[in-house]
Amino acid sequence: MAKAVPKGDYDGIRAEVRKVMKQPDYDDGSAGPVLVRLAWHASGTFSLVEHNGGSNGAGLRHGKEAADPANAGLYHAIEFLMPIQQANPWITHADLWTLAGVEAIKAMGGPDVPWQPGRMDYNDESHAEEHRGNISDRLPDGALGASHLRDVFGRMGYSDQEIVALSGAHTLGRCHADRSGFDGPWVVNPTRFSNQYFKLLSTRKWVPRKWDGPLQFENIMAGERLMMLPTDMALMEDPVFKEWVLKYAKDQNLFFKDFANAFGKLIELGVDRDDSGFAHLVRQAAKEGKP
Ligand code: CCH
Repeated sequence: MAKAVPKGDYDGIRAEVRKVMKQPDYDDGSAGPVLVRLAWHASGTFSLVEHNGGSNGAGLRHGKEAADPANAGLYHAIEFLMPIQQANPWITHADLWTLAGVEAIKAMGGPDVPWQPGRMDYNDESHAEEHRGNISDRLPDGALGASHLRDVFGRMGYSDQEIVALSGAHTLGRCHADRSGFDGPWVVNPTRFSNQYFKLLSTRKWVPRKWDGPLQFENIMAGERLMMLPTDMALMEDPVFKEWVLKYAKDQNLFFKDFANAFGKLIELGVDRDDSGFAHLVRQAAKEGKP
């Protein structure tokens, strides 16, 4: 049972997140990685040009977005957090998901990512449809390469450097064959946030895995089969991306700093707050000519 904490006590919520992260029977004993992925997929639908998508609304609980194959398995993260929201109905799902992502990063040894409250929730699919626009096919496909990464992250307003920094989150967690079709972790200790992903990507020999699944790359380390997606490999194949991979492999502090900025920006995408600090669908009101 999650604890009820006073309204606005976000440190209290953070403490509850740390408790639900302990999941002895799930994956590597931690919900941390999948919480980070939830915050990312909730946010990563943003389009700068259309100015829709993003973490506001927590639309991933409903309809089309919930059914998007790119979001397979994220219901685990939503369910881990549900008791916290039920005990604390004053916090929106959208705020809770993003806060859980940043707290998980910190609890796993990563940097402090700036976070602000103020997101609202879409009540149901029709509410979501009314406001979120058409955001299908916006999340990246691991089978593709550098130009796809630039398309997807460019749409959110990210530079090459930021793309590489964000990709460092693959030091966490694993692929699940029954979710994405890919299989395995990127590093040996997938519940510890570090620059290990960049070190392994740039120093180990990655060869195509011989199996029935989609193309992925592997390296056996300490008896463990580690993996890279084609999109991960693209970071070493593209000369501009590669420069940043090498920098982050050498300098963990630089990676932490750049990651914290890029992730902090990610969870703010499309969150337009009004004067009260709350995302009252400001643009929608403007469109309708309301003050
Ligand atoms: Fe990722 N990611 N991700 N990823 N991801 C997967 C798992 C995690 C891509 C594909 C996949 C980011 C960027 C990309 C996490 C964080 C981030 C999986 C396995 C695929 C496939 C899913 C499964 O099977 O469960 C691709 C392509 C990109 C392109 O850039 C970014 C950015 C972030 C966060 C900043 C985390 C964490 C996981 C582990 C989840 C888990 O359940 O363990």
